[in-house]
Amino acid sequence: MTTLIKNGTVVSTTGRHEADVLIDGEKIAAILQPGTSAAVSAESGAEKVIDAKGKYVVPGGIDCHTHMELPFGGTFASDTFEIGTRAAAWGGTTTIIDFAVQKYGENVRECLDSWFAKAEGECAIDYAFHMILGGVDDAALKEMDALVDEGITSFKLFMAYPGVFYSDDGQILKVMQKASENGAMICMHAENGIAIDVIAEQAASRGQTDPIYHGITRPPRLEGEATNRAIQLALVAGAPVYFVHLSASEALERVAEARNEGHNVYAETCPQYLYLNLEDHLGAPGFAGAGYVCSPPLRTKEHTHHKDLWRGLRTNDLAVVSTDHCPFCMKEQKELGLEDFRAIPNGIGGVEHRMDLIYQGVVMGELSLERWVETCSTTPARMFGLYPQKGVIAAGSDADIVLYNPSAKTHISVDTHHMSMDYSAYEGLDIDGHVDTVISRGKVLIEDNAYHGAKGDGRYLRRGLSSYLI
Ligand code: DUC
Ligand code: ZN
Ligand code: ZN
Repeated sequence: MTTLIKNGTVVSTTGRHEADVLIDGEKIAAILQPGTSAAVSAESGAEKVIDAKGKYVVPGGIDCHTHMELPFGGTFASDTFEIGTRAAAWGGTTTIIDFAVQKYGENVRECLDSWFAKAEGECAIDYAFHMILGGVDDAALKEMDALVDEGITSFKLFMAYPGVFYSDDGQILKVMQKASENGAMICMHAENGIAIDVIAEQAASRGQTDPIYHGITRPPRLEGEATNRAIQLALVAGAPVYFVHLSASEALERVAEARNEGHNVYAETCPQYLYLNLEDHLGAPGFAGAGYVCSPPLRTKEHTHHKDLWRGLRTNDLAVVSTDHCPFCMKEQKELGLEDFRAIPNGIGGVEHRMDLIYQGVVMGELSLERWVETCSTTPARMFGLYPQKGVIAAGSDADIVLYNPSAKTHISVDTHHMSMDYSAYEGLDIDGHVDTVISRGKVLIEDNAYHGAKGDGRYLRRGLSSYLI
């Protein structure tokens, strides 16, 4: 099947230009000067022609931080791989990197296999895995080498959640030492979980059990402290470190300092930290704030007011926007914490809205169009060993392409989203811009506001090492 995308504006990290894009099968065959494609299409007999006039033609989004079906807090994240990846496609994301999970006493290989089993034959778009090491022991350390050889080239560690996913500094150092040998990237959840648990326990014993206390008991300083500690450990071990879901200015400052000193330190943020805050959302009346419980927590208005995160995205101290997509329904899931915020499952679903929400940064003058493409597609591909197969519109790359219409609007609501959630964290938000057409490896998934894909369209991606290794 050949497809020609005509008359659009192709956007890359380095600029934008009018061009036509020819797709042959699953790959991009050529980028053509406008006007030359008529001859080429006649010659190649393109079977499908898509008119992209007035639209941006961008590489498909890559969400490198999702948690489909994550077991957490006595329940499971509500999106299956089938539903979550279909929702991602609706939002212009054509690749996810999900986190397989290993915990204390569990065998890494068996845990990874169970993640393969969950995803196999279910996904609408291509997918890859990071591995969470929640129980670092000799066997887990040994298994890291084999996983890297098989395309699982990044490992997430938690400085939060004692007794669940937590690693102490010695365990973190050992994993980092191993990564410095085998080229893996370390993804770090940086919050001082030991101190947080003390503060949370003290709050609960005073009767402070509403959702807002989830945020109040996780101060930004404890994200800054953990970020600094992880950087120092990474420097000692000689490993790269990538901070997931960075939310606090104090953490961003530590990342920026390390980067200014020339260290191999990277970070991502997520839309919830750019758009939502502690008082209005986590502090919403009644139990509604539970819908905004995630970790790290939403920060105060005063904190977000400084727009440090948008600045970090401009300066590249924040290299990536992911979602930390971890949806739970209010009913029966978030409700587990009706009596105590500590029992509310942590997570917000947003895999469907990342491209639109970050495009809003372009509309607001916070980001350039090119930087939107870079933070949402190209850098995630490079950071996690998928480039140039993914993350770029170039001859030979996978034909993962989004036509984005800057003149159309998007209304976000639980009534219209495709995620398995009974509320939307962005309810009622009207966005300038709209995901118009989504193509995954040459197949049109979204067109004319309809889904044309099928479960099982998505394939597992074996990743290489990060392009950011020095
Ligand atoms: N944070 C969340 O909010 N949910 C899942 C895990 C995490 O680190
Ligand atoms: Zn995390
Ligand atoms: Zn996460």
